[in-house]
Amino acid sequence: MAGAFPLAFVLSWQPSRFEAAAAVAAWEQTLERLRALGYQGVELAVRDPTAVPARALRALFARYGLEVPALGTGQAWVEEGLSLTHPDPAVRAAALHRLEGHLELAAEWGALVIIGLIRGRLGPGEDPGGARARLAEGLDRLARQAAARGVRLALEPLNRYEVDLLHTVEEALALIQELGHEGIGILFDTFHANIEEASMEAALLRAGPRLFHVHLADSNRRAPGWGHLDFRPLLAALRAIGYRGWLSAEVLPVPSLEAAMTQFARWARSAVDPVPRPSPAPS
Ligand code: LER
Ligand code: MN
Repeated sequence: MAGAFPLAFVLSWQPSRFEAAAAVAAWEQTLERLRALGYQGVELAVRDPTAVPARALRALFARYGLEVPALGTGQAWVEEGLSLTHPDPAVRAAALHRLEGHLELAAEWGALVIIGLIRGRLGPGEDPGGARARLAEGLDRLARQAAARGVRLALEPLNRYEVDLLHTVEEALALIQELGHEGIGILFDTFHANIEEASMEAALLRAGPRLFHVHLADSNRRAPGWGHLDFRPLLAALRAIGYRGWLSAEVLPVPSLEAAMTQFARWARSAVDPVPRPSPAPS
């Protein structure tokens, strides 16, 4: 653990073009490695929850003492174009229907549901205000369904090269406040925040108790310690706001998944030292 924070690693149930969630071929071996490395959880990226053998998979995770703190949903956009902001109401309805499936799975597993890439992109010449209004409408509906199931939603600010709306914590918080649902909070991803936030620490302090989840990756989206981010002030900010949630590694599986899993666990152990020891990045 880095301080008091439980550690998770983001993995994908199915292969996807989204590269920072590795698709696993040998689940038992991978879970055994995570357990041995000291992880407490697996964050699962799920394109279609109806294709997941929910009970069997949860039992498998439990066998290795691993929880599922969060479900990723972005593959439904990346692979199928489902989007909460799409001008076509049929596409938005399909996105909401898909996310209802994620809510069901999350309720069973005690996970929160991530709203990241599933907000989609603007088409050429499309009005951002209209897209934001459609996003707000979808989120409002989803938040009611989530509350009925006791599930929380984590709205993730993402960088400008991946989405057109909500790049910063401030922008995401403004929408959350407008919606007025207790069950929607912020997912802070250091990879995106490094691109978009003027100060990552200030953004975390601003999120405060609304911070529900954290994705950790270094500046180059490799495991922490293999880029040039200084995580010490970020961990200090997390402690300052009393964050009690997970640190989830959403990193590129390079030079291999095994190496990335090992590096994150090693980094997390050293991050509690006053002077973290740098570990050389393999090429
Ligand atoms: C996308 O870059 C990302 O960070 C994911 O967590 C979004 O669903
Ligand atoms: Mn992320």
